[in-house]
Amino acid sequence: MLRITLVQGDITHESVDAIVNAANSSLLGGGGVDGAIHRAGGPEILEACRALRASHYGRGLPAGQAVATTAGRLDARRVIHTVGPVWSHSEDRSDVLASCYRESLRVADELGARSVAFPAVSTGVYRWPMGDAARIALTTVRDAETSVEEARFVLFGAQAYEAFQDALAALGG
Ligand code: AR6
Repeated sequence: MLRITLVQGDITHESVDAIVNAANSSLLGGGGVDGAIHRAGGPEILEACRALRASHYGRGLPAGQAVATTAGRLDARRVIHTVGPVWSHSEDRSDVLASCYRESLRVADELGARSVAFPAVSTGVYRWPMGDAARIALTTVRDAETSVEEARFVLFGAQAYEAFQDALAALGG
């Protein structure tokens, strides 16, 4: 049975089997949580990402998909990189955002991970409104078929944490 937990903090400080990264299609790093994960995890993660670009992901990782690398110096076995959609007023990309969570859990299952830490994918540089992102994240993870036992959402700041608390309460959790 999957347990959803919420914590406020920096995801790079978590001890879990896998940490999910809100990456971009290049897989070669960026700002936000991506920058923090590469800084804290060290150069091994970027090396592994470059190897992915040189092999299976020559054109990069499409939005909504997920792929694992080493976690370098982080207190986790693996980092699962996923690429969220950029928020759009004119197009509903909710399915792509939901897919990030589903695919990350699928990869986690392949790795045998039991605990997974997620950031609020797409809610920073990609501008997805926090409340809506929280609803999509939580419903998708709650409804996923997975052997993962704990999905830990690690929210950066009080506003994000409260938005996830409200969304979880609205789901009856
Ligand atoms: N721990 C947990 N959450 C964090 C941390 C952290 N250390 N740092 C930021 N957040 P973002 P996106 C929150 O911008 O919107 C990158 O440049 C942040 O407050 O990291 O999916 C990539 O390379 C926000 O709520 O990811 C891509 O180019 C959430 O993490 C692009 O940004 C996601 O914000 C991806 O944009």
